[in-house]
Amino acid sequence: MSAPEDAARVPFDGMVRTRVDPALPSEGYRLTVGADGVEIVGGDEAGVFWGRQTLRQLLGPDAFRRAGSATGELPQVVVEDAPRFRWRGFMLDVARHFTPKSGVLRYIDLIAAHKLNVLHLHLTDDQGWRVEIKRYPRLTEVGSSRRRTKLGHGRPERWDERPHGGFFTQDDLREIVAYAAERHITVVPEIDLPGHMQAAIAAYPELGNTDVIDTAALEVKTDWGVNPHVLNAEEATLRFLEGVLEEVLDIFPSRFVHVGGDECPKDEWKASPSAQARIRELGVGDEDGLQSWIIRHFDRWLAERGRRLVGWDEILEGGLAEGATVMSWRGRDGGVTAAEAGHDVVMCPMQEVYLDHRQSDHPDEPVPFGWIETLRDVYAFDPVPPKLAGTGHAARVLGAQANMWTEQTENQQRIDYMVFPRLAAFAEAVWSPSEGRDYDDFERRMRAEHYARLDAMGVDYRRPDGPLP
Ligand code: TNX
Repeated sequence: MSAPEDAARVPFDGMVRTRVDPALPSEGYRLTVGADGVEIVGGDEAGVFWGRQTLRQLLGPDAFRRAGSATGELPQVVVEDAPRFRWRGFMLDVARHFTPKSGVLRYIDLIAAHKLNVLHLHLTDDQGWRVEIKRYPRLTEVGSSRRRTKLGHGRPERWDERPHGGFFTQDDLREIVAYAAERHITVVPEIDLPGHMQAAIAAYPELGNTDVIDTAALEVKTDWGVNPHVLNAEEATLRFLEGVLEEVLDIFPSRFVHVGGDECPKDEWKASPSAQARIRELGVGDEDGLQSWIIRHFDRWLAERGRRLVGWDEILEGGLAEGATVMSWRGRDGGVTAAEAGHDVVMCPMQEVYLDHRQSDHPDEPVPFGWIETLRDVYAFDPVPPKLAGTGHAARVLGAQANMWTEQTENQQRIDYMVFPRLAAFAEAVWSPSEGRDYDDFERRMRAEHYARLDAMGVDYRRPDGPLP
């Protein structure tokens, strides 16, 4: 947000009059800076809060410092604004490399400044279980630490030969949820199943396909990629997962609960006599049908508790659960198919908004992983895919999400570098109308104002001129 340069300026003493007017759109606001002071009218409390973020932008970079001043001079303006989408998300993978509570709280402040309203926490994966579950203490006692970590993707293989661990207590997570709620951000938890579960199987070997492999020999995974070792589909395993989810629901009030569903190879189920017996007993046809049956089970289970299931687009395979919302990550097609079938979707195509992918082909790029996704590419992202644009199904697109996977990024500095400034471009793509978006204007505003705000917030972003200072 920047004001016309010729706007008259008025002193600002920090006082803001606020009120809610439900005639304004949800999360929308009208910010008026006049000779008689500053007023923010929101369509709801969230709208008032987003209006405050715009006010900070008008005050200048200092307003973004931790000890920043909320006074100064303001241009006289009226800003009427509202988001294009109601799901403006950022996903942080805390499983591959753990980000402690302080780091998550800091990211909540950063995404709030960018008017994003969903923080999706990827809490579990093959390489680490990061949420305390009281009735299954081994999930964190065993599942939260791995003995070493594979570095990079190259050959020869290299390892750091040191342990990595960390997890959130339930109190930590309650604090995170409350801190986010004060900033009108919903924290969506993800328990990724039935694949990406090796850390849980290392803790409780009976969860794996014990008639195919010796699951007691599995450790928390130390390298990356799609993993063949997945959960079994026995009743006892479903009860176990319900036990986990009961505690998760207790911590996270979010309507949406993510159960993963991605990258679950079916080889163990193909080889397992008990999985095959289960497929026959349930009459679900094949292994895809079995996974779909598990997801449907949790779709109903969550619905009975007033919640809604979200899953990665693989949950389309073998038939989509009735109430499921689909996160379309392997591209846009999964989202298109789901929307056309009347399901809600959140778009996060990896070719466009995966922030773990590199930002250039420069040899000094610290994380040379994935496609090149430049700031310009992210800015060009439109959450409504061309195939849905102009159709009645476009309304099924709740919004979009930028995802930060952390295989290659082991600390806050590296994560900052991957996330910023691209998250600023993403934030505009999910907030502003697609018409009239102009990259050159965006870049000019970044250089004139927004990099200074990121500096003020202490963000280690990638500098506009290249990977190294
Ligand atoms: C695919 S996106 C994954 C993740 C990886 C990511 C790396 C998704 C649902 N699964 O497990 O971290 O690629 O970009």
